[in-house]
Amino acid sequence: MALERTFSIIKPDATKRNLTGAITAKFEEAGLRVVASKRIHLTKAQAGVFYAVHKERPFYDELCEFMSSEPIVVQVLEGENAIAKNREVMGATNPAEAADGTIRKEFALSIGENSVHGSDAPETAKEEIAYFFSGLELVG
Ligand code: RTP
Ligand code: MG
Repeated sequence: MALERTFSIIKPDATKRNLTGAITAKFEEAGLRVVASKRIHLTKAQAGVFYAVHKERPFYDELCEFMSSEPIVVQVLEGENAIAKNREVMGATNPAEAADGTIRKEFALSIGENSVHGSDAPETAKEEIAYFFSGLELVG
């Protein structure tokens, strides 16, 4: 299979606890290469645009508040089957249900403060990468 790219966020609960390196190591150990990375601090409005798909859900306001509470690290990960591989390494959304060895099992605090985001499909990966990175920032 050809190389695929996916979009990842190391969320505020993780950057705050200095877990950026430990989480990035998990990606690299799984064969995912970091081809772009930056630390940013979203406004609540910017988080709201990113999570617009969830705007009718009861946790939307809390999620946008959380995602703008501290800096995050946004990354583009590349590898074979990168979207599925990244979601496998992240583990289930709820850390109580995440498999051993996954990022969320090891690091997440709760279903909301769950340390990482990863794109769920090729179309969303493309949109999410374009929302955060310009072509000049993407080095193959
Ligand atoms: P993500 O989008 O962050 O990679 O996570 P996901 O696909 O596993 O989860 P999704 O259903 O897309 O939800 C997005 C994020 O919203 C927060 N959430 N809170 N309080 C709750 O019940 C609840 N449910 C979801 C989580 O931060 C989740 O990652
Ligand atoms: Mg999702």
